[in-house]
Amino acid sequence: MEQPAAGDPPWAAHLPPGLDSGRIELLEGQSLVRRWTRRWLEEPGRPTLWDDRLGWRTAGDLERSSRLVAARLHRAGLRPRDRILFSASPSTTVVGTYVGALRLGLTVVPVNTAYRQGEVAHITLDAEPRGAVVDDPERAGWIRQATGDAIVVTPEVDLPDGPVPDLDACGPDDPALICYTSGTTGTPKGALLRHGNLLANAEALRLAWRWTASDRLVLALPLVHVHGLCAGLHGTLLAGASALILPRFDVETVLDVAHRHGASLFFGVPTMYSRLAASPRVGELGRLRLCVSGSAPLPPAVFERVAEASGQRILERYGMTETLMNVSNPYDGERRPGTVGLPLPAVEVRLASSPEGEILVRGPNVFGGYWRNESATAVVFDHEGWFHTGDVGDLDEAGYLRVVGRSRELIITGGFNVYPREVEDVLLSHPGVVEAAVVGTPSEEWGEIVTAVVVADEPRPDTDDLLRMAAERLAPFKRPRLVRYVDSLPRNSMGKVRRDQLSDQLTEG
Ligand code: MLC
Ligand code: AMP
Repeated sequence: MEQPAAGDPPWAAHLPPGLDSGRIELLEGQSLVRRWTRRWLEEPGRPTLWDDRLGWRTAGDLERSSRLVAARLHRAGLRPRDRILFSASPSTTVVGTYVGALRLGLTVVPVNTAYRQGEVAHITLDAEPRGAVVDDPERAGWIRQATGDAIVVTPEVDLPDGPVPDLDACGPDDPALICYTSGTTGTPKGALLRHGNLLANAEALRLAWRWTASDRLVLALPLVHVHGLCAGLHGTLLAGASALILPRFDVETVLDVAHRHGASLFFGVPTMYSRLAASPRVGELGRLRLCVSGSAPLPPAVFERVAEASGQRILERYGMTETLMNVSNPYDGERRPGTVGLPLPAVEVRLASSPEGEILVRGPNVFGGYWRNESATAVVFDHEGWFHTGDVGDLDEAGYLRVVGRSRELIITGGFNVYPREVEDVLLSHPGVVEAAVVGTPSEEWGEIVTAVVVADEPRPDTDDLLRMAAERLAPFKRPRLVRYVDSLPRNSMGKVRRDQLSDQLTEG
């Protein structure tokens, strides 16, 4: 790695050789969609997206299909800044429709396809969408029920054609996405990301990871969270590169598709790498130019296993819905397992003195605030504009950041976030449950698993009964995998549950 010159910001270490930090313009083009469409019009024949159902779609196909979708949605009455929900399994068709919505200036609200009715209804009522793109009739019904008059369509947007409206008009401050993420209260809030946030972050990744038009990404992440959507998809389209879109992750399919189509990149959460590491085919990862891990801590043992078996040194980075990607191990230079590396271009990171070590972030990637929720926004920004992540870190002697814990009661399982309160509320609604506390307990495969500690009346409710109730109301990844009955919960002098003691007891037990 080239050493940054004296006076350069720490992120200069990420820049390609010959590019100095003073010459970086992350918002060139003003919005992602303008940069994308400019490229597509220059090189319409370039293979851009592949899926198993439709095969390859070119840049020109994507430009045309997104334009057609924008015209249909406009004719149906949707206007810039209207919200549109997206809840569909990844496909090239979904991407075309997503791009069409952004080109029209709509604000896209991604919704996890695993969510149950209550979870979908909360987001729908809060975001007040005028449209929804959904690939499942049951979910479509839930959305109709919650909104009454939203235009609900499948990803094909089977609506009458219309004249092409003004497209690609958004500037950096216009809203692009509202991504729901839970706070400590367990009630999901919408993080409002602007076009400028998306562009600045995708451009930072393009530079830092040396993403070029000849790269090809295996994209097996959901497109309803920022990892798959903003890092994977946006980065691909900004670099003029291509992506192989899989509806779900599966070791064999990822490796088969990567081989068949000459992939150069793979992005995944640690659970995916631990499954890859356990496969006899792990050596095939060595054929890729770059493998990136994020969304949860990558165990150093998994890093070492993959490095040994394939020569591939996984590049770990750190991100968040509200900030997109913040910190990354360097492409050139040392990738240190157990750390997330150095701030990405234009990102500032510092550690707070109180709570000690909390990671604070500032930069063009950081969101504008929570949708219609000024009080929640005020809690996470300080008067100097630093965003308080709720993660705790430390810096090693070379300035590499380690994420050592969380000051929030967040469980991360397989890269998905679970807020204990939401699960506790469901358990408490069972008539036999007196008290419930939900914590994450360590798991080699999932990082953490959702574990419920329950105080109940005699006779104790049947565990299957509790789990059935959780299954009706919560996405599968939020349901407790373990239920333990105890006589009482450990509490501090204020009466607050001591989660640290609970986790310790469970780990020991
Ligand atoms: C699936 N299950 C999970 C789970 N995913 N349980 C706990 N945690 C999870 N993450 C459930 C299934 O519903 C099923 O339940 C059982 O586990 C086994 O399913 P599986 O078939 O083995 O799981 P699979 O479908 O293969 O899913 C595993 C996975 C998936 C790792 C591929 O979880 C996944 O795509 N994770 C990515 C999450 C992600 O994109 N996060 C980014 C957030 S953005 P049952 O009951 O049917 O047996 C972010 C910011 C940043 O965090 O920095 O990136
Ligand atoms: P989300 O709110 O879904 O965007 O999840 C963001 C959270 O994931 C962060 O606040 C971190 O707690 C966690 N996270 C993301 N990447 C990493 C990483 N590489 N190491 C540790 N934690 C991570």
